[in-house]
Amino acid sequence: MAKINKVLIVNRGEIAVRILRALADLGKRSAVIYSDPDRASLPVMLADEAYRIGPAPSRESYLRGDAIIELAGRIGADAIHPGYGFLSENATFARHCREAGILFIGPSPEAMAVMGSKVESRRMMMDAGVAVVPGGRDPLPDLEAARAFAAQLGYPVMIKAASGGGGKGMRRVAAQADLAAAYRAARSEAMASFGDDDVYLEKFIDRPRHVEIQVLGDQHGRVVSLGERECSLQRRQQKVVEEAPSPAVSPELRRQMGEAAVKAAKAVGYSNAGTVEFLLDADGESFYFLEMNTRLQVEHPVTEMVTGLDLVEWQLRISEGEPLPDEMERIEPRGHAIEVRLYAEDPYRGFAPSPGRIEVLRLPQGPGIRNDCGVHEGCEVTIHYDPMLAKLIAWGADRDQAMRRLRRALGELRVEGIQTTAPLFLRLLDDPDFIAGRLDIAMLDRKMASGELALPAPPNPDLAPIAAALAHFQRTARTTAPNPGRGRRTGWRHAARRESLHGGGRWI
Ligand code: MV4
Repeated sequence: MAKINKVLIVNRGEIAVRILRALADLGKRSAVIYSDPDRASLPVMLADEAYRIGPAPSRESYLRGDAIIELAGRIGADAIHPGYGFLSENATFARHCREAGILFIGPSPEAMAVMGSKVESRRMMMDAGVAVVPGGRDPLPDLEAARAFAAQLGYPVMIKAASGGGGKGMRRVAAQADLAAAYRAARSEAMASFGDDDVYLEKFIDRPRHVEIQVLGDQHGRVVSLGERECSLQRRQQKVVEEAPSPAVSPELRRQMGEAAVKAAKAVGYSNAGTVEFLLDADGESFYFLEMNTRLQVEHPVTEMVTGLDLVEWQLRISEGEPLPDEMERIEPRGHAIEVRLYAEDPYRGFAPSPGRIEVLRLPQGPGIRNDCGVHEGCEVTIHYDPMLAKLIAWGADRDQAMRRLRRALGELRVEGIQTTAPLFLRLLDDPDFIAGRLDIAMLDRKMASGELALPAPPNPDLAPIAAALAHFQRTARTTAPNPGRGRRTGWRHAARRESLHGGGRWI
């Protein structure tokens, strides 16, 4: 089938860099688009070609589907890689690519459309024999029907938007007395978010884990599971830490979940890389299909680290029509990988955005450490886009070694000029529940609210001059003290040497 020569990457930040690296490894030509604030970004520096697409707002830049397709045609790109976010799960964009004769690196627009609808994908999964969360098959016709069905399911229940995803238009209902208000609120939120006020009911699953299966499908009907990722550690529905394999998944459960994920993907004729999300209940036995993400995910590196595969390379090979090899059916995770997401947010100020210039950036290195970073020293972090700067990934022969390496890596990391979420991770690595692998989707929010994960005091910038003086005396003491005969001159001479110390976000 069609060999791909040049790929237009329609994304920014670390994922654009990640895709550029895969293209370079494969000897393919790369092009990126950039918005005005991204004109001197790392992807622009690394790409073979870079094209301005518009001003800062995403609507006028990274989301300009038709302008992007026109550009791809003009520069002779055979394919578009959407990365994650932006246009990556937009079935209409994928269809427009196809109509323009440009390969969209991802599944078919039809598979994307089915998985984009909560009720439609649930219906497909029920018919395919994949376990979904107990609940409705169709949207609720009215409040009366909601009352009757909720009573039948048993409280607590969840009301969810039929067109939803990501938790919008979702309401937990503890008892019948709260149903009417929750039903109305969910409907109006669903209308505001998706232009569709259809809602349906599910049984509420208390304190589950979020475990997802990475799949690859080729264009010849083969779909393989590459094992799970544990994604329960999240803050307000934003993932913070991911790992593979999950401490809660045995080889037998992995086989069952993998089989369910493959069934789910096959039911919609899925090709390319995709992720099937499950809730694994608190007893660790039952799992339920939640949704399927039809893109490469942020956390794909932990799967790469334990499988040894390059998922972006496989996305391209699949798009070129290459069949997946037989051996891929039998891949087992090797060792353990943990990823933390470094956000430009201030954990000392309620995770407020922390834009600004990155004055110092020192990324960790050494055995088992990978960092996928989208920024460089001296660059500006703006408030226009997702605040994720980089991902730090540690691999170890077992979970304990991966955690020790991650702790070492976080100790090496220096980011100055802006605040990051790094202090939270160091705290988390000391948490007994995290260490034991006892996780659930509400754990982080619960521990933050109770103060159990209180951060150490932030560095006090007023102490920086004192720290500089102490560091200076420590360095000069040895040369002054053993040789008093030469008087104070030695000490003064050393004192004249310029001392620079960095603390609290500034140089002194
Ligand atoms: C649930 C649930 C508990 N019970 N459904 C949140 C986002 C959306 N994709 C599905 N979500 C949930 N659905 C039932 N019946 C709990 C969540 C949930 C969640 C799921 C996965 C990862 C993080 C989460 C955080 C809060 C709530």
